[in-house]
Amino acid sequence: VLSARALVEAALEFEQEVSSERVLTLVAAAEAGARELVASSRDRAALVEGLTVAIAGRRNVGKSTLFNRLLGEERAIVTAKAGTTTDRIDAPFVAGGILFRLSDGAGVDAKGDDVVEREGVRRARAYVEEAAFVIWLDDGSRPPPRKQPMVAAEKLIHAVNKCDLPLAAGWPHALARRDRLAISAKTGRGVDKVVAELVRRATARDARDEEGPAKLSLSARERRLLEEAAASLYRAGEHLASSGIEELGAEELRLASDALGRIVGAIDIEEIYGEIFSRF
Ligand SMILES: Nc1nc2c(ncn2[C@@H]2O[C@H](COP(=O)(O)OP(=O)(O)O)[C@@H](O)[C@H]2O)c(=O)[nH]1
Ligand SMILES: [Mg+2]
Repeated sequence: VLSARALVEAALEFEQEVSSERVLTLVAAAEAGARELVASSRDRAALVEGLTVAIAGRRNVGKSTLFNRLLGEERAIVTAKAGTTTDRIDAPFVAGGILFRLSDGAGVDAKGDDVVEREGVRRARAYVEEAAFVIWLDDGSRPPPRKQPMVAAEKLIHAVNKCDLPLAAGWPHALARRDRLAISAKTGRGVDKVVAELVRRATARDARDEEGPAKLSLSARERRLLEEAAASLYRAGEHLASSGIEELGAEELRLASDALGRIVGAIDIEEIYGEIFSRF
C-alpha cells in the first residue's frame, strides 16, 4: 500500500511519469493480501471470551434447567410454563481447561403473538447460527419431533432430556442411534457426557486450527479495519483501471493506508516521501 501510495503521490504531487499498470499490480496484491489475512485469521474473541455454545431446542424441553445444571447455579428462570425464557443470557463455563461461553435463550419453535417472545425467538435462532457449538435438546417424555434440528453436524451435540421420566414411544429406537445422548438435566444423569463431548469437539477444533500454517489472531476491530482497507483498495483499483492515476483513486489509497495505520500505527507522510525519493 505504501509503495502504491508513494507512486500515486509522486505522479500527482511531483508530476512524475508513473505507470498506472504498475500501481494497479501493487493495489491488487495489497487487496488480495488484506483479504487473505482476514480469511486465514482466527477470532481473538474466541480465545478471550470463550467458544460460544448455544443451548437450543423447542420450548419447555429443559434448556434453562440444563444451563443452570452446567453452571451449578440457578441463573436462568425455570418454570413449567412454556415460553418462560424470552431474552438470551450467557455465562462463562470452563470444562477440560477450555473456556466456553454458554448461552440460554427462547425456544426456537415459539411463535406467539407476544412481540417480546417473537424477538426472543429471532435472537435465539440467530445465536444458534453464530455459535461454535449447539447443544440441541429434545424432550424424551414427548414423542420425537419429526423435524431434525437445522444445525450443521460438526457443531451439533444432540441430547434427549428428561430421561428420568418414562420415554415416549419412538424414543428407544431414536436413542439406539449413537449420536443422541440420553440425559436428565433435572437429576444430572448423563450431563457429564454432554460436557465430555463438548470438550472433545473443542479439542478437535483446536487441533485442526494448529495443523495449518500459524494463524494470526485478530480482534473484531482489526478484522473490520482490514476489511475496510480491502474495500478501499478494491475501489482504488476500479478508479485506476478506468481513469488512470487521479484524485479519486489516490483518496481511496489514503483511506486504505489510514485503516491499516489504525492497526499498525500511523503511517507518516515522511515515510511516503522517503519511499518516493528512494525511487527517483
Ligand atoms: N422430569 C424432568 N423435568 C425436567 C427436566 N429438565 C427440565 N424439566 C422441567 O421441564 C420444565 C421446563 O424446563 P425449562 O428448563 O424451563 O425449559 P426451557 O423452556 O427449555 O428452558 C420445568 O418444569 C422443568 O422442571 C428433566 O431432566 N426431567
Ligand atoms: Mg428456558
